[in-house]
Amino acid sequence: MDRSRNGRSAVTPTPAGVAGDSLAASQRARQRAFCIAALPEGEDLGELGELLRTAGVAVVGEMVQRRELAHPNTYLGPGKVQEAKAAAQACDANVIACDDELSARQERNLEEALGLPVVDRTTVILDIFASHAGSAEGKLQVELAQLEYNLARMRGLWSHLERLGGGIGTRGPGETQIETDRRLARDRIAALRRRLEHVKGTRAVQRAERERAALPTIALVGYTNAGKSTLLNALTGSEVGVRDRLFHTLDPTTRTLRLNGRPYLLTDTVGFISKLPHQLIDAFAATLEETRRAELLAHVLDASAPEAHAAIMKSSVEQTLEEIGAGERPRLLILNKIDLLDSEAREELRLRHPDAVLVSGVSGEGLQELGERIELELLHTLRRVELLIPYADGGSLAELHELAGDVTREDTAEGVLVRAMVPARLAERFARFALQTR
Ligand SMILES: Nc1nc2c(ncn2[C@@H]2O[C@H](COP(=O)(O)OP(=O)(O)OP(=O)(O)O)[C@@H](O)[C@H]2O)c(=O)[nH]1
Ligand SMILES: [Mg+2]
Repeated sequence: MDRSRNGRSAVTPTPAGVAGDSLAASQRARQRAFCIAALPEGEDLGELGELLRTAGVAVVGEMVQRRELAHPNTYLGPGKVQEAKAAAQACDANVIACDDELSARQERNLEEALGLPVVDRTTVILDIFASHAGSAEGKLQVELAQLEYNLARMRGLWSHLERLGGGIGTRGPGETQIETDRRLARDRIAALRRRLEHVKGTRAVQRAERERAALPTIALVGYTNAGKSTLLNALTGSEVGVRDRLFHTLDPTTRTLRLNGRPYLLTDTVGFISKLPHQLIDAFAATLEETRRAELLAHVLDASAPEAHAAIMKSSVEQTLEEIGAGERPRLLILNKIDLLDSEAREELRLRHPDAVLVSGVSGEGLQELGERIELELLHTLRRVELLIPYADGGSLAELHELAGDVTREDTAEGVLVRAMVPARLAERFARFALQTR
């Protein structure tokens, strides 16, 4: 059994079995999930499949019951549970994956009725976060979220693990949790919180450094896999990791973006998803702080997604932004991946979202316009200054060039007369050179 804490699971990491892949491949995968969902008319199960694929689990079958509300005891109605049992057996599934967060009671009842371990959407997402977390802070945050989730549900994680035989739902809380009781779990949670406080201190220092630079900041936000990291790379010439999988980026990365020679800070953040477990929102509060502080939120949307799905993605992002207290920040909508659309589809998008910018992070289309829009949206953070800098003070002049990009200068007897637009928060730094208004 693979119980390595944050290592990848031993499951064959192929997208096997996800819609249309070969049966042979899905049989090779150690974990074969049968997906169940209680969904209102019109919604589909596509995303749970994507999540499982990202977690390295094959999907061998699915069953959707059309209902507005899940059954309080068994999630699906009792008759449907029996049907699901037969169907899961028929396709030789060894785990049941559920599209919603289950209550402890629903989970227990379902496991009993189906005779298979049951993982819910939250567990799958936490599991993906656990395997993608790279930084010390990210790992602590995910472990904390997993422990709290399991503790709140009084889940006997260990018995769960025995039956599951490694793989999904096994990473995170780690060895200690397996033979421990709830008191020990609480101690561990307290210790994790203390360590996180410490790590956050370091982040605060880094942030203070950036704030001294006082450059206007743009945060790229959006649904996971929308292309945020791709855009960061395309705009800043960086090489941040890009993958066609969910939640590839967990740690925020900030790079300098130059537009007309003027520097801005561009931050790539963790992607959102619909029904994002609130434990994760809490755990990632510090990370999301970057989003709350940005002068502009660049909301990246995958414009190549089917309209219904795009609408769900867009509203989940907006809802999450509200939840983290960033709902009021100025927004710029970016419709990405337009290289995948024909001209008719683009025209339709333009009509539907007249304020949005259409771009492709891959082909580079629209990036010029995006840069111009960002400049325009952030114009209000700049202030016009007129300064007289003595010839002896070459340092200040150089700094001004660096920060303001476009600077007009005129040599006079007393020094250099400079006119520039600088970030408002920096204007004080040059106040001593300000020309008296006559
Ligand atoms: N065709 C096309 N593919 C794109 C474009 N932008 C990104 N992609 C692809 O979409 C996938 C996801 O891109 P990322 O940049 O990793 O997306 P992300 O929003 O950072 O995702 P997370 O970090 O997981 O939240 C990758 O396979 C990219 O190559 C685009 O403009 N056109
Ligand atoms: Mg990313």
